[in-house]
Amino acid sequence: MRFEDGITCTWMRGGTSKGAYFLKEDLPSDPAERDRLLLSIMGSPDPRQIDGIGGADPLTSKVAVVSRSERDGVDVDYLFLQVFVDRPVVTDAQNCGNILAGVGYFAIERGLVAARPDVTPVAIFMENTGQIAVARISTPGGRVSYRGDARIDGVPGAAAAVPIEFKDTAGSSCGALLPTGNVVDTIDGVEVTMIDNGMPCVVMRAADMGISGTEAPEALEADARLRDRLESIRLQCGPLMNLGDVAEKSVPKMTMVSPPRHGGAISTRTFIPHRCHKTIGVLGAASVATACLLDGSPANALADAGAGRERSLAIEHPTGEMTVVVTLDETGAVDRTAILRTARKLMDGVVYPRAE
Ligand code: NQM
Repeated sequence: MRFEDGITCTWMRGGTSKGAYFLKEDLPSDPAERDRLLLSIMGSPDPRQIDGIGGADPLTSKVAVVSRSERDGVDVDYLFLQVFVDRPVVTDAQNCGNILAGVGYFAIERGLVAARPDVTPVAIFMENTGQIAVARISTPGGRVSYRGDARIDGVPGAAAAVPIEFKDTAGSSCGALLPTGNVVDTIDGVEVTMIDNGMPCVVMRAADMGISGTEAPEALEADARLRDRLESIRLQCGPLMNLGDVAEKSVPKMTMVSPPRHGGAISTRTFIPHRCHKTIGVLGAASVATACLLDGSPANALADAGAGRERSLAIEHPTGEMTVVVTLDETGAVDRTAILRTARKLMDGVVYPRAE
C-alpha cells in the first residue's frame, strides 16, 4: 500500500467531539507506522495542527479505526486513538464514548452492517476496554439519516438521536470499579474517589481545589497553580488505579464536582487531563454519575442522586448537561448505563499524509 497516495477517511462529529474515521484495512497494520501516519494526518505535534486536519484541541484530534467483527453477537470492532495535539503521542489508553456515536453510522455507510427499515442497532466491541456498546442508528427506509430533533448540549442545532447503551463497563481499564478498593482516598491532602465505570476518573470536590466549580474552562486552564495541583494528584493516582505511569497518557480524567446549579444531579469541571473539557466525556459522565451513587464519596455528599432502580442523572458541565440513565441491580450496584448522543458526517474523501 502506498499511503502517500491518500487514505479513504470520513470526518465526523461524534457527540461533542470530532474525528477521522477509518476502516482498519485502510491503515498500516503495524501500530508504530499507523501512529506516525495519524500524527502527520492530524498535523501533530503542533499547537495549531496547521499542517493537518486536526482541530487544535484534544476533542477534535481523535481517530476511530473500525472493522467487521468476528465476535459472536457483535457487528463491528472499534479502536479509539487519541492523537495528542502538541506532543508526538498517539494513545489507545482511553476509550471515547463521543466518537463512538459516529461508529454505527460509519459502519452502515461503509457496508459493514446492513441497514434495517427503521432503526438499526449496531453492536460495537470497544477494543480499548473490551466491552460492548449498542448504538441505535436512525435508518428510515433502510438508509442512514442524520436528520432529527435530538439536541445535545455543546452542539448547536438538532440531529437524529443516537441512544447508546453500555453494560459491564465497571473496571474497564483499571480492573475494578474502585481500583484502590476505597470509596475515598486522600492524595496531597485532597479527598478523591478513583473510579472507572467506563473511563478512569478521579473525582474530587471543586472547593477542595480552591475553585467554586462554576468557572469557565478558559479561566481554569489559565490557573497554573490549579493545573499543577491536578497534575500532581493525577500522576500519583495513575499507578494506584493500575494505569501505570500516566505522564504520557490521557487518563485518568480529573473531575471537580460541586452542587448542581440547574436542577441536575451534580456540577462538573473536568480536565482531560491537561485541557478543561467544554462539556464532559460520555464514559467520563458515566463514571462520575456512578461516583454520585457511592455512599461516603465526595460526590455523593454534593449530589442530588435521586431514588429507585433506574435513575436519570443530569451531569451538569460548562455548556449544559449530559443525562446518564443508570440502572441498578438488586444489590444497588450499577448494572447498565445509557446516554443519548447525535452525530454528523461532515466530509467523506481521501486524506493525504505529509510527504516524507
Ligand atoms: O469519556 C473526552 C469526549 C471525551 C471522551 C475525553 C469521551 C468519554 O468528550 O467517553 O467521550 O475525556 O478525553 O469525547
